[in-house]
Amino acid sequence: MTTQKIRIIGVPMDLGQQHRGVDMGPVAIRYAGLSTALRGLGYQTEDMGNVTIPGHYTLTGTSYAERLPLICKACEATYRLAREAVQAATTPVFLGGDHSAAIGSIGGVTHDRPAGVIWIDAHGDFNTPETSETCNIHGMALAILLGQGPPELVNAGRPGPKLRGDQVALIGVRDLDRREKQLIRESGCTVFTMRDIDEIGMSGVLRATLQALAGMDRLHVSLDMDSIDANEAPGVGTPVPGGLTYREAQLLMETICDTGKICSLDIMETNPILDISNRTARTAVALAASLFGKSIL
Ligand code: HAR
Ligand code: MN
Ligand code: MN
Ligand code: MN
Repeated sequence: MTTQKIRIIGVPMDLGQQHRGVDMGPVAIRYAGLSTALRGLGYQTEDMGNVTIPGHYTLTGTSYAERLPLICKACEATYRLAREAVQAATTPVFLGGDHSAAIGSIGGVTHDRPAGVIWIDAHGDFNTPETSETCNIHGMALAILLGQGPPELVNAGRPGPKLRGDQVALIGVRDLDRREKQLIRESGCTVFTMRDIDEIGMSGVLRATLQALAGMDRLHVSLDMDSIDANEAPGVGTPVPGGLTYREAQLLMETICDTGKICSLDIMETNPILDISNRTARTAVALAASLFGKSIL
Protein backbone atom coordinates (compact mmCIF):
# COMPACT_ATOMS: atom_id res chain seq x y z
CA MET A 1 0.00 0.00 0.00
CA THR A 2 2.91 2.33 0.65
CA THR A 3 3.65 4.03 -2.66
CA GLN A 4 7.09 4.81 -4.08
CA LYS A 5 6.41 8.51 -3.77
CA ILE A 6 6.11 10.16 -0.35
CA ARG A 7 4.51 13.59 -0.18
CA ILE A 8 5.46 15.78 2.79
CA ILE A 9 2.81 18.23 3.99
CA GLY A 10 3.50 20.70 6.81
CA VAL A 11 0.59 21.59 9.06
CA PRO A 12 1.86 24.30 11.44
CA MET A 13 -1.25 24.23 13.59
CA ASP A 14 -0.90 25.76 17.05
CA LEU A 15 -4.53 26.68 17.71
CA GLY A 16 -5.57 23.42 19.34
CA GLN A 17 -3.56 24.03 22.51
CA GLN A 18 -1.89 26.82 24.52
CA HIS A 19 1.89 26.51 24.09
CA ARG A 20 3.83 28.70 21.68
CA GLY A 21 6.18 26.93 19.30
CA VAL A 22 4.40 23.80 18.06
CA ASP A 23 3.81 25.64 14.77
CA MET A 24 7.58 25.33 14.24
CA GLY A 25 7.35 21.53 14.35
CA PRO A 26 7.18 21.01 10.57
CA VAL A 27 10.37 22.92 9.83
CA ALA A 28 12.20 21.25 12.74
CA ILE A 29 11.36 17.81 11.37
CA ARG A 30 12.48 18.87 7.90
CA TYR A 31 15.76 20.17 9.29
CA ALA A 32 16.26 16.90 11.14
CA GLY A 33 16.52 15.28 7.70
CA LEU A 34 13.20 13.63 6.93
CA SER A 35 13.41 13.83 3.12
CA THR A 36 17.02 12.71 3.04
CA ALA A 37 16.23 9.72 5.24
CA LEU A 38 13.29 8.68 3.07
CA ARG A 39 15.21 9.15 -0.16
CA GLY A 40 17.95 7.01 1.35
CA LEU A 41 15.39 4.24 1.59
CA GLY A 42 14.64 4.49 -2.11
CA TYR A 43 11.55 6.69 -2.08
CA GLN A 44 10.96 9.75 -4.18
CA THR A 45 9.91 12.61 -1.96
CA GLU A 46 8.08 15.80 -2.75
CA ASP A 47 7.54 18.55 -0.23
CA MET A 48 4.36 20.57 -0.63
CA GLY A 49 5.40 23.18 1.94
CA ASN A 50 3.01 24.19 4.69
CA VAL A 51 -0.73 24.69 4.92
CA THR A 52 -1.38 28.39 5.63
CA ILE A 53 -2.69 28.69 9.17
CA PRO A 54 -3.00 31.89 11.20
CA GLY A 55 -0.77 31.54 14.26
CA HIS A 56 -1.82 31.93 17.85
CA TYR A 57 -0.21 35.37 17.81
CA THR A 58 -2.91 36.68 15.44
CA LEU A 59 -5.73 35.97 17.89
CA THR A 60 -7.35 38.74 19.87
CA GLY A 61 -7.91 36.56 22.94
CA THR A 62 -7.72 33.00 24.20
CA SER A 63 -11.30 31.91 23.57
CA TYR A 64 -12.35 28.59 22.14
CA ALA A 65 -14.98 30.44 20.08
CA GLU A 66 -12.30 32.41 18.24
CA ARG A 67 -10.13 29.37 17.58
CA LEU A 68 -12.82 26.91 16.45
CA PRO A 69 -13.53 28.36 12.96
CA LEU A 70 -9.80 28.83 12.32
CA ILE A 71 -9.06 25.21 13.23
CA CYS A 72 -11.94 24.17 11.04
CA LYS A 73 -10.56 26.05 8.06
CA ALA A 74 -7.06 24.64 8.60
CA CYS A 75 -8.44 21.10 8.87
CA GLU A 76 -10.40 21.56 5.66
CA ALA A 77 -7.28 22.74 3.84
CA THR A 78 -5.37 19.76 5.25
CA TYR A 79 -8.20 17.45 4.20
CA ARG A 80 -7.97 18.65 0.59
CA LEU A 81 -4.21 18.10 0.47
CA ALA A 82 -4.61 14.64 2.02
CA ARG A 83 -7.24 13.65 -0.48
CA GLU A 84 -5.16 14.94 -3.40
CA ALA A 85 -2.08 13.09 -2.15
CA VAL A 86 -3.94 9.79 -2.12
CA GLN A 87 -5.49 10.47 -5.52
CA ALA A 88 -2.01 11.19 -6.88
CA ALA A 89 -0.86 7.74 -5.66
CA THR A 90 1.52 9.19 -3.09
CA THR A 91 1.90 8.39 0.59
CA PRO A 92 1.34 11.62 2.54
CA VAL A 93 3.34 12.41 5.67
CA PHE A 94 1.82 15.24 7.71
CA LEU A 95 4.10 17.25 9.95
CA GLY A 96 2.44 19.00 12.90
CA GLY A 97 1.63 21.12 14.51
CA ASP A 98 -0.74 20.10 17.25
CA HIS A 99 -2.83 16.96 17.01
CA SER A 100 -6.02 18.76 15.97
CA ALA A 101 -4.52 18.70 12.46
CA ALA A 102 -5.24 14.96 12.32
CA ILE A 103 -8.93 15.80 11.93
CA GLY A 104 -8.00 17.01 8.45
CA SER A 105 -5.31 14.51 7.56
CA ILE A 106 -7.29 11.41 8.54
CA GLY A 107 -10.49 12.84 7.10
CA GLY A 108 -8.78 13.40 3.76
CA VAL A 109 -6.97 10.08 3.48
CA THR A 110 -10.27 8.27 4.12
CA HIS A 111 -12.19 10.32 1.55
CA ASP A 112 -12.46 7.57 -1.06
CA ARG A 113 -11.60 4.47 0.96
CA PRO A 114 -11.49 3.62 4.66
CA ALA A 115 -8.26 3.15 6.61
CA GLY A 116 -7.48 1.67 9.98
CA VAL A 117 -5.86 4.17 12.35
CA ILE A 118 -3.11 3.44 14.86
CA TRP A 119 -3.14 6.42 17.26
CA ILE A 120 0.07 6.50 19.27
CA ASP A 121 -0.29 8.94 22.15
CA ALA A 122 0.14 9.47 25.89
CA HIS A 123 -3.38 10.88 25.76
CA GLY A 124 -6.69 9.62 24.45
CA ASP A 125 -7.63 12.83 22.62
CA PHE A 126 -11.16 11.69 23.33
CA ASN A 127 -12.61 14.70 25.10
CA THR A 128 -15.62 16.64 23.93
CA PRO A 129 -16.28 20.29 24.80
CA GLU A 130 -18.46 18.90 27.63
CA THR A 131 -15.80 16.65 29.17
CA SER A 132 -12.62 18.66 28.49
CA GLU A 133 -10.94 20.28 31.46
CA THR A 134 -8.91 22.57 29.18
CA CYS A 135 -11.11 23.31 26.13
CA ASN A 136 -8.07 22.46 24.00
CA ILE A 137 -9.16 20.93 20.72
CA HIS A 138 -6.02 18.80 20.32
CA GLY A 139 -7.40 16.82 23.27
CA MET A 140 -10.62 16.18 21.29
CA ALA A 141 -9.25 15.18 17.89
CA LEU A 142 -9.97 11.46 18.00
CA ALA A 143 -13.47 11.89 19.44
CA ILE A 144 -14.22 14.35 16.62
CA LEU A 145 -13.04 11.86 13.99
CA LEU A 146 -15.48 9.34 15.48
CA GLY A 147 -18.32 11.85 15.27
CA GLN A 148 -18.46 13.36 18.75
CA GLY A 149 -17.85 17.05 19.43
CA PRO A 150 -18.30 20.38 17.64
CA PRO A 151 -20.36 19.71 14.46
CA GLU A 152 -18.21 22.11 12.38
CA LEU A 153 -15.22 19.86 13.02
CA VAL A 154 -17.08 16.55 12.86
CA ASN A 155 -18.27 17.63 9.41
CA ALA A 156 -14.96 19.09 8.20
CA GLY A 157 -14.18 17.94 4.66
CA ARG A 158 -17.23 15.71 4.34
CA PRO A 159 -20.30 15.32 6.53
CA GLY A 160 -20.30 12.82 9.39
CA PRO A 161 -17.85 10.64 11.30
CA LYS A 162 -14.62 9.74 9.51
CA LEU A 163 -13.89 6.58 11.53
CA ARG A 164 -15.68 3.84 13.43
CA GLY A 165 -14.35 2.62 16.76
CA ASP A 166 -13.48 -0.81 15.36
CA GLN A 167 -11.14 0.88 12.86
CA VAL A 168 -8.99 2.48 15.58
CA ALA A 169 -6.30 1.26 17.98
CA LEU A 170 -4.66 3.49 20.59
CA ILE A 171 -1.19 2.66 21.89
CA GLY A 172 0.84 4.27 24.69
CA VAL A 173 -2.03 5.81 26.65
CA ARG A 174 -1.19 6.94 30.19
CA ASP A 175 -3.12 10.15 30.87
CA LEU A 176 -6.89 10.24 30.49
CA ASP A 177 -9.21 12.79 32.04
CA ARG A 178 -11.95 11.45 34.31
CA ARG A 179 -14.89 11.77 31.91
CA GLU A 180 -12.75 11.07 28.87
CA LYS A 181 -12.20 7.54 30.23
CA GLN A 182 -15.89 6.81 30.04
CA LEU A 183 -16.13 8.01 26.42
CA ILE A 184 -13.15 5.97 25.39
CA ARG A 185 -14.52 2.81 27.03
CA GLU A 186 -17.77 3.26 25.13
CA SER A 187 -16.05 4.07 21.81
CA GLY A 188 -15.32 0.57 20.55
CA CYS A 189 -11.67 1.51 19.97
CA THR A 190 -8.96 -1.01 20.87
CA VAL A 191 -6.84 0.57 23.61
CA PHE A 192 -3.40 -0.48 24.82
CA THR A 193 -2.21 1.55 27.77
CA MET A 194 1.36 1.74 29.07
CA ARG A 195 0.36 -0.88 31.60
CA ASP A 196 -0.50 -3.29 28.79
CA ILE A 197 2.90 -2.63 27.24
CA ASP A 198 4.56 -3.27 30.63
CA GLU A 199 2.64 -6.51 31.05
CA ILE A 200 2.69 -8.13 27.62
CA GLY A 201 5.45 -6.17 25.92
CA MET A 202 5.28 -4.11 22.77
CA SER A 203 5.41 -7.19 20.55
CA GLY A 204 2.33 -8.64 22.27
CA VAL A 205 0.52 -5.32 21.99
CA LEU A 206 1.35 -5.14 18.29
CA ARG A 207 0.13 -8.66 17.58
CA ALA A 208 -3.20 -7.79 19.20
CA THR A 209 -3.37 -4.40 17.44
CA LEU A 210 -2.79 -5.87 14.01
CA GLN A 211 -5.32 -8.59 14.73
CA ALA A 212 -7.90 -5.99 15.75
CA LEU A 213 -7.27 -4.09 12.50
CA ALA A 214 -6.81 -7.17 10.31
CA GLY A 215 -9.88 -6.29 8.23
CA MET A 216 -8.36 -3.00 7.08
CA ASP A 217 -6.25 -3.04 3.93
CA ARG A 218 -4.79 0.44 4.57
CA LEU A 219 -3.32 1.76 7.79
CA HIS A 220 -2.73 5.36 8.86
CA VAL A 221 -0.33 5.98 11.75
CA SER A 222 -1.00 9.07 13.86
CA LEU A 223 2.12 9.55 15.96
CA ASP A 224 1.88 12.04 18.81
CA MET A 225 5.47 12.63 19.89
CA ASP A 226 4.36 12.84 23.53
CA SER A 227 3.81 9.08 23.40
CA ILE A 228 7.60 8.72 23.51
CA ASP A 229 9.45 9.11 26.80
CA ALA A 230 10.89 12.56 27.50
CA ASN A 231 14.44 11.16 27.22
CA GLU A 232 13.93 10.86 23.48
CA ALA A 233 11.19 13.43 22.94
CA PRO A 234 11.45 16.31 25.41
CA GLY A 235 10.01 18.88 23.01
CA VAL A 236 6.27 18.45 23.53
CA GLY A 237 3.67 20.68 25.18
CA THR A 238 1.98 18.09 27.38
CA PRO A 239 4.60 15.60 28.53
CA VAL A 240 3.59 12.65 30.72
CA PRO A 241 6.17 10.50 32.55
CA GLY A 242 6.66 6.85 31.70
CA GLY A 243 6.51 6.93 27.91
CA LEU A 244 7.62 4.53 25.21
CA THR A 245 11.31 3.78 25.14
CA TYR A 246 13.24 4.38 21.95
CA ARG A 247 13.29 0.67 21.17
CA GLU A 248 9.61 0.14 21.99
CA ALA A 249 8.73 2.93 19.58
CA GLN A 250 11.09 1.56 16.92
CA LEU A 251 9.66 -1.96 17.23
CA LEU A 252 6.21 -0.47 16.84
CA MET A 253 7.21 1.20 13.58
CA GLU A 254 9.18 -1.79 12.27
CA THR A 255 6.27 -4.14 12.93
CA ILE A 256 3.67 -1.87 11.34
CA CYS A 257 5.98 -1.52 8.34
CA ASP A 258 5.99 -5.29 7.90
CA THR A 259 2.23 -5.24 7.16
CA GLY A 260 2.91 -3.32 3.93
CA LYS A 261 -0.36 -1.47 4.54
CA ILE A 262 0.85 1.99 5.52
CA CYS A 263 -0.98 4.60 3.49
CA SER A 264 -0.17 7.76 5.47
CA LEU A 265 1.51 9.13 8.58
CA ASP A 266 1.04 12.05 10.98
CA ILE A 267 3.97 13.25 13.12
CA MET A 268 2.36 15.59 15.62
CA GLU A 269 3.07 17.78 18.65
CA THR A 270 6.81 18.42 18.13
CA ASN A 271 7.55 21.76 19.82
CA PRO A 272 11.08 23.01 19.06
CA ILE A 273 10.87 25.78 21.68
CA LEU A 274 10.51 23.16 24.40
CA ASP A 275 13.05 20.81 22.83
CA ILE A 276 16.72 20.10 23.48
CA SER A 277 18.86 20.44 20.33
CA ASN A 278 16.04 19.27 18.05
CA ARG A 279 16.08 15.84 19.71
CA THR A 280 12.35 15.30 19.34
CA ALA A 281 12.43 16.00 15.61
CA ARG A 282 15.43 13.69 15.20
CA THR A 283 13.57 10.93 17.03
CA ALA A 284 10.59 11.56 14.76
CA VAL A 285 12.76 11.14 11.65
CA ALA A 286 14.26 7.91 12.98
CA LEU A 287 10.79 6.52 13.65
CA ALA A 288 9.49 7.56 10.23
CA ALA A 289 12.46 5.81 8.63
CA SER A 290 11.59 2.57 10.42
CA LEU A 291 7.94 2.88 9.46
CA PHE A 292 8.98 3.20 5.82
CA GLY A 293 11.27 0.22 5.80
CA LYS A 294 14.62 0.97 7.37
CA SER A 295 15.83 -2.28 8.90
CA ILE A 296 18.72 -2.87 11.26
CA LEU A 297 20.27 -5.73 9.31
N1 HAR B 1 -6.51 15.42 28.11
C1 HAR B 1 -5.97 16.73 28.15
C2 HAR B 1 -6.89 17.72 27.45
O1 HAR B 1 -7.93 17.39 26.97
C3 HAR B 1 -4.60 16.76 27.51
C4 HAR B 1 -4.60 16.54 26.03
C5 HAR B 1 -3.23 16.70 25.50
N2 HAR B 1 -3.28 16.33 24.15
C6 HAR B 1 -2.24 16.25 23.37
N3 HAR B 1 -2.49 15.50 22.37
N4 HAR B 1 -1.13 16.64 23.59
O2 HAR B 1 -2.54 14.19 22.66
O3 HAR B 1 -6.58 18.88 27.37
MN1 MN C 1 -2.50 13.67 20.72
MN1 MN D 1 -0.67 13.55 23.42
MN1 MN E 1 -4.88 15.27 32.04
